[in-house]
Order: sequence, then structure tokens, then C-alpha cells
Amino acid sequence: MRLLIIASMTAALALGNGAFATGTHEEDHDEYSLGMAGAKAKAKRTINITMRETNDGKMIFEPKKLQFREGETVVLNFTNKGEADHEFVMDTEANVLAHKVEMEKNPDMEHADDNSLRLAPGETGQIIWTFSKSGDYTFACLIPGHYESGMHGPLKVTKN
Ligand SMILES: [Cu+2]
Repeated sequence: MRLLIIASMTAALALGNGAFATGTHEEDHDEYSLGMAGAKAKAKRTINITMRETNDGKMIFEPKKLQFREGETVVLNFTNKGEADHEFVMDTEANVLAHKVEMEKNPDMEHADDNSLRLAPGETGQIIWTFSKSGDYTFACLIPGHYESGMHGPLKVTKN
């Protein structure tokens, strides 16, 4: 029962943020376990991340791995250089995989969470994030089929 209570609290928090889009995640997906949206003024580093398809039928993020230091605020700039929509979401692996199942049931679900974005071909986007807790996390594109085509990688937050 505890899980159900947490899930409804998460939903209430999402509503409070005005971050509710069409389609909702009903499970507790704890999107802030690796930190929180950060302030640009605190960011000392910018990482450029590209999403695209490859000629041999894969879908990739460049770079393939991300690493940050605990407490640092980073500007993540995204460019979709592909011909399909792509998404970026970062979270614990368990939460990413739970999200993946939800996306497969409901492919048009939109995310309005701070830890994710979706870009049309040619579009750019930005997430400014403070990585407040060290650990091993994952980033992925959860548009159905994309994870399996290669769109996921490790995100490590190291202790200072
Ligand atoms: Cu994708």
C-alpha cells in the first residue's frame, strides 16, 4: 500500500507544478532522484548532445556516456540531427525502464517533466540540471523501438 500512497503524492506534486500533459504516469517514477532543474547562472559546463539515426539502422546519442560530479550544475544542449522525433530522459535505470513500459502502452504520451524533453527533427532543446546525488543512472529515448535501436547509455554522477 505504501507504493500506492507515494504514487498519488507524486501525481499531486506534478499537478502542483503545472507540469501535467496529456497522458499521465501513474507509477511512482521519482524523477528527481538524480537531482533537480538548475539555474543557468550556476552552470560552469555545457555538454552538447546529439540524437540521430545511423546509416546502418541504429539510433544513437552522441556522446554515448555521460559523467558529472556530485553538486555540479550543467547546461545540456540537445540537437535532433535525425529524421525522426527523439526524446531524452535521465533517471534511475528502474525508473527509465518503468517509463519505457508506459510509453509502449501509450506512445503519444507527452512528458512535461524537468528531466526529459522531446525534439522533432532539426529541433534543439536545453535542460539545465544540478546533479545533486552521486550514483549510477541511465539516459534514454523511450519512443517505442528507439531504446532497442541503441538510444540509451549510462549516466554516472561521481562523488567529489
Ligand atoms: Cu529516439
